[in-house]
Amino acid sequence: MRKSFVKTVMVLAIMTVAATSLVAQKYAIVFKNTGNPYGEKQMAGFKAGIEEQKFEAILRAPDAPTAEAQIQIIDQLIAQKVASICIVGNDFDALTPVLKKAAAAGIKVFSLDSSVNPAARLTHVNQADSVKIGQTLIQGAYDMIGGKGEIAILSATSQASNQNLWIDYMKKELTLPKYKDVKLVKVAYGDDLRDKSVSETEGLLKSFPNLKCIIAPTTVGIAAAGKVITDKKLIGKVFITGLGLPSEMASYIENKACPYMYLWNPIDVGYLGAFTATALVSGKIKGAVGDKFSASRLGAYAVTKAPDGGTEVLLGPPFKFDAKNIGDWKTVY
Ligand code: RAM
Repeated sequence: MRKSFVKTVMVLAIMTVAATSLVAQKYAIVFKNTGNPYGEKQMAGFKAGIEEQKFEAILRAPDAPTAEAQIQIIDQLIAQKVASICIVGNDFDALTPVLKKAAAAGIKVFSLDSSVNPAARLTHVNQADSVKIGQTLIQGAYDMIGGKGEIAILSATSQASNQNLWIDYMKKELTLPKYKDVKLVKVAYGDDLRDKSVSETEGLLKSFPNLKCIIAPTTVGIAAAGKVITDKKLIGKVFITGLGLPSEMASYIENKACPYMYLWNPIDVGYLGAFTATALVSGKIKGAVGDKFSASRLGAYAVTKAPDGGTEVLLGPPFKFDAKNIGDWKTVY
């Protein structure tokens, strides 16, 4: 009798500990900054994936897109004892010490969308092949301007590792003989802030009156550029392309300010991040090349080698949006 009572108490205690640790498992994502509809969709996908697995998601983003502001948030998350941190880096290197501190506290750290140094992450969830993004954007601009003329890039912050990587591959593509008549005149930075992106676009138009195309590899930048070109009645004279949200860009694709652009599904990027997070925490994967896991409705994924020497989980190819298909996508994301 006494024995079975002790046994029952022990079983209950074990069950309580197990239940508490399940309930207490918190999975955090830290985006670049607030006020970016792309970031909101990415975080919504992460939350959906975490909640589908019955865990708790913590969604954070600083007001300003700086590494300093993200460091403060990460320190808070370490104190909260989260199980995992998924970081959308505002800087490739500056977050390394705080992320290493998180890892030393037993937190599984990985980056998504905008990578951090491989020394500070277990893996990186990459939305699309970075080399292909760079090549595709230059090829798209080349076709738009008929193979010759001045082009400019309107980026996010000068420290954003995803944009910087894509810009590097754009520059590499431009060295091919095919592009001998295409001149990249400037890389401007709108910091993923709407007003700054508008004024940087205006600055480009003023400084380079012969500009033929602005490539904005940021959803905030491309929407701002689309608005400026439309408001200034420059449609057909200066083209816009880059990476944009169909919901924000539909009117600029329809009015031909932006004949076509590219993106992937930001909800899926976040959702894939959620399953990467739980696979790391459960020990199913370590972030090493060859590790495999399932991302529920997205299917099976494997960890592969990333071009920066670390590893990554690649969502899939980028998608082209133009006048023919934008109507199907503008209400989706
Ligand atoms: C902006 C952000 C984000 C990037 C997209 C394309 O919203 O900079 O990190 O992936 O653009």
